Amino acid sequence: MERTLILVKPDGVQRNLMGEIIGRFERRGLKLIGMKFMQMTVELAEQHYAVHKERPFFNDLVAYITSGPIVAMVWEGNDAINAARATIGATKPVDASPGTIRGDFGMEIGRNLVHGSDSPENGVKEASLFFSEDELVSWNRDLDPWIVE
Ligand code: D4T
Repeated sequence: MERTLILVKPDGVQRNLMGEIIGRFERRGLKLIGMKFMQMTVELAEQHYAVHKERPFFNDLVAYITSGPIVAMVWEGNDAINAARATIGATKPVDASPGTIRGDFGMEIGRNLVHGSDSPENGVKEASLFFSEDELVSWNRDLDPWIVE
């Protein structure tokens, strides 16, 4: 079972797309185990984007992700990383296929609406950056036999 950290970024919140974006993961069949509406601090943003620290767009990235509230979530499922990334679409929204979140709602890489972890290891690591283990909920979903074989 994999975990992925999903963020509805500040543009998704400001554009009233929170429900739309959350609904896509919910309808896909991923299982929500943690969610909070929060303002990221610069410290948390720098930790979250630490791999991009030397990239020219790092400061803009931190400014963007801290520019307003976000929704942080942990979703669980078999192949949760790939499923979530397919639902999100390519990093550059103009390259993202219609039907994906970025392909349906995005125009620019610096306003790409949503984040999803890129590997199972990063899913676990990023989830623990945003959530303590006791903020994550273990629950039985009655629909599971219709979603998981
Ligand atoms: P995130 O991490 O936000 O889900 O995006 P991706 O996983 O799809 O893409 P990424 O890690 O390669 O990039 C992180 C973040 O940086 C922004 N970015 C990226 C940018 O502003 N300019 C760039 O040239 C690149 C490569 C967009 C997403």
